[in-house]
Amino acid sequence: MSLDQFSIIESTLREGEQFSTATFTTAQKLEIAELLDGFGVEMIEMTSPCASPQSDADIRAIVAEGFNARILTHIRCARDDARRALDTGVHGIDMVIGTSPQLMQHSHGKSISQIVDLAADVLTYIREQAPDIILRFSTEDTFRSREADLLRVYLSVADTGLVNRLGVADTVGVATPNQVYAMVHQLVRLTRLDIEFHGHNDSGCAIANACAALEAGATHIDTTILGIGERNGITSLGGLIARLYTLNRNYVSKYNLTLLNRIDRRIAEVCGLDIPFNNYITGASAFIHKAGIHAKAVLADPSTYEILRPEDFGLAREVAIGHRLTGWNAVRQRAITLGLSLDDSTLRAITQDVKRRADVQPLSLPEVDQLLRDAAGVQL
Ligand code: HCA
Ligand code: CU
Repeated sequence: MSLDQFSIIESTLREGEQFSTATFTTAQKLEIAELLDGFGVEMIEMTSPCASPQSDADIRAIVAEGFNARILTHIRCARDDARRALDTGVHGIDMVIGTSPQLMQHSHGKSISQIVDLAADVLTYIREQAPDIILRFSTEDTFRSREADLLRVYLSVADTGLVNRLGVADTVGVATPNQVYAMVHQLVRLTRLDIEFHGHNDSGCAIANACAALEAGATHIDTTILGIGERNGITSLGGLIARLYTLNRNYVSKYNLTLLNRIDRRIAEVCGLDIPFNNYITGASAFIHKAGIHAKAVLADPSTYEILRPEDFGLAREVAIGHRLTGWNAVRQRAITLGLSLDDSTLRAITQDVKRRADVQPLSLPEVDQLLRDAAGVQL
């Protein structure tokens, strides 16, 4: 298991830039990289220098910052792309080429033999130029590729002894956790190289698939902030953290978890999005408890209905009170918070009053507070 020592390859500045509303300025890239570095991600992946002149300049600007995180760029399997990537001074190069029948036919038109030869050629070229650079080779659309083709490509690349990591990419979000587990497990067993997983979320499995990859021995997981990326994106940084935290808090204690909220908010702002209400950890309702039965138990011991402790993320839980599902424990707790001393029968009567009123329309917290103060004879 590599859950104890996995690394995050944070790709908001590469995959994330492929999201429909993401166009980062240089200043925004610097700000995002700084936040991610502060959070503690091990690697930051950036758009290829071949994408545009600004993309090239931005890689250089981020490398010059001297962050703890290693800076990677992402290129096609081509000598010219490699030359331009090397020229930026990045710490690592992530190279990718499609191996599924769909991509072989419509993306680059090469056969498996040609892919094997080309990969060896470009990887050799990179190693000659930069013996110490972190080098990764990945097959695009791994899970729609033929298994025999994949193994031929991966094993020939592994045999060159030139790469640090192999990448597995669920480019179209089609894989299930079992399939990811089997693929990663096989590559770990056959190559003994580090394995990276990159998973899209088209069918809602991106986080589960990343977790399955780690359970199978993967060492690196690609994420983006809020999961942004091509179409509906990939494994989200916060989602991966939530998933691993709930397995064992120690798996993610190396990260500065209290920064997550700021990071999610900033990306939402930059991309003109709202944070989804059901977002992991930072969604508006992630720590709101409503039904009376839940409120009672959470007030007694938060672990009854919380697997994530909001305070570990610099956030606070909330118990909603002014609705028809409310219970008197929540009402009593609110009275205590307000410093009001009310006996139990009064509190129960107020609870019934709240329910009656909320049947017509939910009450705001100030309205609940007013009922409590009136009952206690307190004037503001
Ligand atoms: C894409 C490429 C990629 C690459 C992943 C990787 C994918 O289609 O835009 O390099 O591991 O999803 O296959 O993002
Ligand atoms: Cu992708």
